[in-house]
Amino acid sequence: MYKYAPVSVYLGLDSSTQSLTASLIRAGDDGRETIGEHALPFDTTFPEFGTTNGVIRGDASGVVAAPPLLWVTALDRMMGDLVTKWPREMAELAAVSGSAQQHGSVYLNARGLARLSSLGAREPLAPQLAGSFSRPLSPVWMDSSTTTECREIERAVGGKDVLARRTGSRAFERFTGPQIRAFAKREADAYRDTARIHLVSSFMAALLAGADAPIDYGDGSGMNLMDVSTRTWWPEAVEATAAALAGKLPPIQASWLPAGTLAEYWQQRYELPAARVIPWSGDNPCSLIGSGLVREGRLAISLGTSDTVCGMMRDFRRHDGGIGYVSASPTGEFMGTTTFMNGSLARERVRDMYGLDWARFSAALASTPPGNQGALMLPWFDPEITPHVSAPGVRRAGLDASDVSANVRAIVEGQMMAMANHTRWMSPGTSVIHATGGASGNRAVLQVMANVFNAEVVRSRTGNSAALGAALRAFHADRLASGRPISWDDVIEGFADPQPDWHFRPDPAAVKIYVELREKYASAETDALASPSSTT
Ligand code: XUL
Repeated sequence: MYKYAPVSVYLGLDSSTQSLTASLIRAGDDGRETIGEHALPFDTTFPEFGTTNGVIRGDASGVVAAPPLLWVTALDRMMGDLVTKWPREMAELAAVSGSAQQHGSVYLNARGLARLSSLGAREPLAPQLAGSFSRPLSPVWMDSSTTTECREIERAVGGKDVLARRTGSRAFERFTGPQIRAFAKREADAYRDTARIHLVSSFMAALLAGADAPIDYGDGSGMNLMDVSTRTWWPEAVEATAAALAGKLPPIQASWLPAGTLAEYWQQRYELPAARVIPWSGDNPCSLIGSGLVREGRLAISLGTSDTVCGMMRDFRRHDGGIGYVSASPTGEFMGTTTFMNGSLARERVRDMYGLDWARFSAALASTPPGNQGALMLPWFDPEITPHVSAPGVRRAGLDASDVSANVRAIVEGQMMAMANHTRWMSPGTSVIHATGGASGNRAVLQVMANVFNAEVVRSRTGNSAALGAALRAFHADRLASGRPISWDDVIEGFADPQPDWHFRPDPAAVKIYVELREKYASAETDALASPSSTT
């Protein structure tokens, strides 16, 4: 029988490209507070996995992967750290959910699938799952090696428009369907040996529940396999992707219905209660909720490993040219997402190229005029998702590579102009943007964002809006499951207010400059896409 508690403790975990982060909150009718955040950066905390920025780049062009055992090890360490840091609060845990880097997939063999429900509390998690993966390295969203498979899938279902209408997007290299197809073709035996294919999100939820967990609507939309309107697997896409795939996919489930309770493993090993496990979702759907964007009309821009622009949509709306994609949102509506590969790693490349630290990077940005006197950089250090660039290389126009400050301004302006130009379809006339992610801590960057988008920019209060969004989803789903449903507006109340002293208004003079420069940037993109030569 459910015991009424006026406030309960909720945990949100964010398994991103480079780290695992926890956000622990207390929420209910009698109050709301953030208890704390805790992060485990992968490269430095778990050097034994040999990752750089959380990934391992393959020998073949465009191949980028990560070991799933790294995520298993991090989850185990995280729960241990959390009960040490907040023992009283963790003992009161009511529900846990999570957010994960999207599109990445985890391949379990029959032993691994069975193992999920027979984890013993005496031994750590990772050794128990060794030998459980038919694919020891999981492809992640940065992989761009599946162009052939994208075209094959599109052709098989009747064209890219048909695929986009049903699944929310044309085929993208990083999406799970094309990745599964490439695996089935390149490693047919290992594919045959695969009993279950999870997303990173559903795999992590399965570890917590000690059972085969479902894929939620939000993250399921990033696969080119789910019908975003009916929120079920779309048989044509499943068949077009790989043989016998239907039997290897977990069920799809509403993001707000529990996937079980914390497995005996967690209860016994860390003395945790039988808290509800709520399906995990993608980091972008979770971040939208953690930023407080539970209604249409505003955009969230996350400046992280990827830069992403997201917005809630009441109705299905997509870009005719195949930019970005439409997902079923964990609030039950739709959301648009446009992803840019060259986010924080590209900013870091420019910082390091000129021997700067972040303070000097910001000073360089602040010392240069809006519009950079017409100088432009197309920041394609890695293959780019938006627009589609498979042969990377930085392009400069009117920009001297030895001019440190101008190059710093050029990358930030280039990133912002690309985001503004390619996301008009998502929310025309947006007047407020919620910025989040690591680089949103840089005031000079946010002022450029305000000027380029001609919109007010506010910054989320939380360090990690995806982890907070996951915690808020746990709160929402727990209340629903307890027979006391709560609206999304009430869920975010008191958590998602922007930071009061981080408010950037567009400067009319700069806005005028960018109206022109954005056109020039768009033409430079078109020209560059037509000619393959580049410099770095
Ligand atoms: C979204 C995408 C990235 C990852 C990063 O489509 O590819 O934002 O989710 O974690």
